[in-house]
Amino acid sequence: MSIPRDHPRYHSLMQREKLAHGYEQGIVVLEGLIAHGRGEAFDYLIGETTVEPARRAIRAAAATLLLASSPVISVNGNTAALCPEQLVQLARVARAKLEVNLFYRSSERARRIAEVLRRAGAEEVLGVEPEAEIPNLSSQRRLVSERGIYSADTVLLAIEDGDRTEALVEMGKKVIAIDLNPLSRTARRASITIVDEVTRALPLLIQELKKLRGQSRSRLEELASFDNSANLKAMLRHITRRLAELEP
Ligand code: PTJ
Repeated sequence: MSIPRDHPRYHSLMQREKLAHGYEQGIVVLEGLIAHGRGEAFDYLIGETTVEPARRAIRAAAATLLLASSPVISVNGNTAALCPEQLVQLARVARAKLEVNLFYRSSERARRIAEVLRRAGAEEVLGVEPEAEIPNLSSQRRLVSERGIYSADTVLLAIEDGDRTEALVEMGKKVIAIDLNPLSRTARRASITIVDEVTRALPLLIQELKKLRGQSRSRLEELASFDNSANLKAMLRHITRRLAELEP
């Protein structure tokens, strides 16, 4: 079905189309469509815009990525379907590796997602034949690349369940999460949580990385220092205020 451009919810409907198409192509799982619906509900409450606490998190995330010695961007079915070009551009600007990491893993799906990223311009995509395992994690997400997530000091992930975030933090890594739900385990356990829609957040993160490149290490350290729970509280206050304003 084609979505008329002048539809008031054109952008949102196009996102759904991309995910439905991704499902037909064997990139997105059915559960990914449900996860997107949950995200949409939170985005509705947030106001479908990038709010100030998210901007602060984006700044801290950009500084953290610039300070990292081995950053990795973790890609799942949803993000590959929604924004492959943005992920590839982010990897380039942040000098980060791209790695496919799936909750509902199959070799075939991992291969297809890597292909989507290569078509979007990626030179190397890790995680198709993972050789290492994240300790204390039983889900398929434990399967990682030795040169990628396993040895990374900073991992950026989006639209993800909480278990791996916890396990990565326990391994001593910095985790940057993009998640519309400020109450999720991922949001609470990550080092920096950007509570924003992934396709809105990535261009802003890319822009911020370009802006901050060239800053001194001490300035970047200053910007990277971040109180995640205070920021999540600010997000929840924003949602509470909005709900009060929307009250009929
Ligand atoms: O591709 P796979 O096999 O790795 O599976 C991916 C899914 C998404 C199925 C898996 O990671 C999953 O089940 O995730 P959860 O536990 O449902 O968590 C997804 C989180 O992402 C929820 O907190 C949603 O609110 C949030 N979310 C959904 N869509 C977006 C989002 N956050 C930012 N941008 C979105 N577009």
